[in-house]
Amino acid sequence: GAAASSHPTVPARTAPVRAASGDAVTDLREAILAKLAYGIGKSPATARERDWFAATALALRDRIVDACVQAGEPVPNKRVYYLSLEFLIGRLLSDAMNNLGLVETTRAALAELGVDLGTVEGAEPDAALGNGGLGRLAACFMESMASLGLPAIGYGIRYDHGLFRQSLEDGWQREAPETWLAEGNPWEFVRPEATYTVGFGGHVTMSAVSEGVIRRQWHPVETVRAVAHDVPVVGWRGSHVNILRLWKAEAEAPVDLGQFNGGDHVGAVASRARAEAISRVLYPSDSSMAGQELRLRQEYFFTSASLQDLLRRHVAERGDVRSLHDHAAIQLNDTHPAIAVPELMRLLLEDHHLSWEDAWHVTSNTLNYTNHTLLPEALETWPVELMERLLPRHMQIIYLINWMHLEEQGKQGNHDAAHLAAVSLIDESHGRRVRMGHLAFHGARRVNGVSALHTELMRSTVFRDLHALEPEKIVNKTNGITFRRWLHNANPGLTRLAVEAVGERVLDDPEALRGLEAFAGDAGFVSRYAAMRRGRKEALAQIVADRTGIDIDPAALFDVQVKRIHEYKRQLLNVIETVALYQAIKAEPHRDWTPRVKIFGGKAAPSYTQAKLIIKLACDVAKAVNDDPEVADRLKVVYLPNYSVSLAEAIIPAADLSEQISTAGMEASGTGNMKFALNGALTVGTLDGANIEIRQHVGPENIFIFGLDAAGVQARSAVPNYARDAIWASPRLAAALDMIASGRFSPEEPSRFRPIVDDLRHRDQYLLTADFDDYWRAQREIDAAFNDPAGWWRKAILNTARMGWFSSDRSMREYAEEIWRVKLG
Ligand code: B1H
Repeated sequence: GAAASSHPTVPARTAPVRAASGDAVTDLREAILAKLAYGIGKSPATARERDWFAATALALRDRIVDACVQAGEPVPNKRVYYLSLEFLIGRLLSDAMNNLGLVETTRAALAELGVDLGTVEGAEPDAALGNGGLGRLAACFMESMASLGLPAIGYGIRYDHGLFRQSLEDGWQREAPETWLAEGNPWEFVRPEATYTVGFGGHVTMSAVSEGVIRRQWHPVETVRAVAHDVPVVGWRGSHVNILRLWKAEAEAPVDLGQFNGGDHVGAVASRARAEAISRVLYPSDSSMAGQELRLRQEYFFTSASLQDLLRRHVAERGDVRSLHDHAAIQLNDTHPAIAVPELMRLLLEDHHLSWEDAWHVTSNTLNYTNHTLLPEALETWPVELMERLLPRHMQIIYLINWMHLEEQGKQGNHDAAHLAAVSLIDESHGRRVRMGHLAFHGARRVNGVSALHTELMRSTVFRDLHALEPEKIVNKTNGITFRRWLHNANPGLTRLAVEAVGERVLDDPEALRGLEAFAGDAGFVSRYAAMRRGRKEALAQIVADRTGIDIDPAALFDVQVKRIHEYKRQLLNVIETVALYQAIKAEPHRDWTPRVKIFGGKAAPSYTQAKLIIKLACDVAKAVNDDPEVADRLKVVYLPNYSVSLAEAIIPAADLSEQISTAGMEASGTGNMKFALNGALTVGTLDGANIEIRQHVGPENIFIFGLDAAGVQARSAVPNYARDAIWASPRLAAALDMIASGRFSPEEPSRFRPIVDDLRHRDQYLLTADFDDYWRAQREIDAAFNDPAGWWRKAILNTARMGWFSSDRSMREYAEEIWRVKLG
């Protein structure tokens, strides 16, 4: 590291230093000052926190570029293209510093300028270009691909406004626009030379090019420009840099001067607004389909720009599009970019003049599709009528693909109408709609689920008939998380303990965490571990006090459920258990209750009324419980507003208990579950998604499992009046529901929560009543376990020790080998 300063323009940074060397600190300090002066136009005297952040980011961005140039990589044999409508990347400063090995150097450089690194980090807005797990997964995958040296480009949309900012007004969710770009983005490079035209609407013409050969040509009525904005993604130890290319929508002409001069001033500006609306805002729905035309425009816009870009790169490097599948693997993150199937066909047919057979060969060997949900309300379908109007050429191509697909069934002797209807790309049952999942499945070489259970359910439910036709197509790739962010950056204290115990290699090899097993019973280690955890719980208690005014005791069990609010995730089960616990404490105030803090966080989709009412219930219960002196130090309830990636980084290392309590079969994987277990929180969970694999890895004695499994859920759902019977059989549940229904938590509006209680009594689609008693049992077992600190810490340390497999490096290696067929160095 000391050699770095002797070549200030090309610093040697392949093996980053952990401690700060004096020369490196001086170099970086001067670089930050230069950025502050010449990049931002400020002096240290006038610089605000935000200016220091921008200067620091710009200085580090230079180092990333150096790492890129220094690596001087030749044209790779094969690239991965990850297409995703969401990248929930969060803050990038700590990521960049950590991966460049410059955390301590930056801290020292800023300290010499009288500036605190933590404050500067806090001034960075979260890039919240995603809703939840799906978007965060894309961000973890980008980081892991860079760390593995896997040549990859992520493609998405540069939304002006990411996920809305949530506030709680008397417990009701309020949404405000998020403005992460208000002061610019120091990480990005604008690439106007990478601009593509994307069309919409219009008509298709046919012309005879030669005997029997007809060429169809699309003539869009409307065109929009997609302008590339690149964010560099630097891998661990600065060894490799990939890019995340985000498209911004711009009008072809700022104002239509013809229109303007003709006197139509409003119309001249309106077409610009219509074009730019495409990259204006992220759709805030998670696990449900929005269905508006603007959403389809977003999907096509970014998919088309990305495919044009990668085809241009391929032709420049290789000359012939026919070899695309040998040198490119395209991953579709859910069906949001599924229009890639007809779009790639169209580009190959119309721009590159391939035959249909050749175009289909290239397309179906280049594309792959990841499914993230089986929930019916989330499965994308688009009305044929809308597709014909917005993308007429694509609709024709889809019809032709489908015709050949169904024709093939006939050739194989499958003439059964029900079978053909099940495998058709068009759903004719409620209006004619294009099934985007079927389209992506059919156009892909490999289709993957995101946990073992989810993949099994794909084969047996939504894709059963398509799976039977191509039994090799569906593969499992269990999700993962990047340990650089979710261990090193979020939890430097635990990382330090792990390095002390098992050595520096844990930083490079997540499986090396297993070495911690030997320390799980070591009194010295456990006491340092407990002290570290205490520190994190105190820090979270401070955040809770600052943001909610509620005082919580760091010695209590921190019981955390943070994630999007959705009925299938069953935050309501947790709230009802809280009410039942409240009643139990009040009935026996002198028992030795294990002190607990219930911490909730998460956003509801703005149009999801029931989810917003669940937030209100959690807040109303919190108010009643926190104001009741009789339970004072035994139970507290907190709803932390505006849950985000950066808040997760503060919450997860402070959690004792991780709530992963979805109805079995409904949470495709979950990834928060992995972050908590890695950081030593014990899980209370159902046999759903990746919880099942977490149990296999940490051992059944180190996780609290309850409730029906997926088969049990299927069976119980078929029983008439199951909810009524379950409530009848559980006095504790009945009493909690009665208390909520009575208006005890909403005295000013006693009927406020009737919709919630009525739904549970009569429908209970998510089988909350069926699982309640077993959930209660598990929670009391947890109370007892927490009262034995040595036993609890042992379990916690064993969780961390055994979570190595859940690194997204492992996920990416599996994709590389079995889906993309890319060799890793
Ligand atoms: C997941 C979504 C999702 N599954 C529709 N599906 C969206 C669906 O804007 N939309 O229309 C947005 C998101 N998100 C999540 O993916 C799963 O629920 C999690 O279980 C899983 O861990 C995550 C990553 O695979």
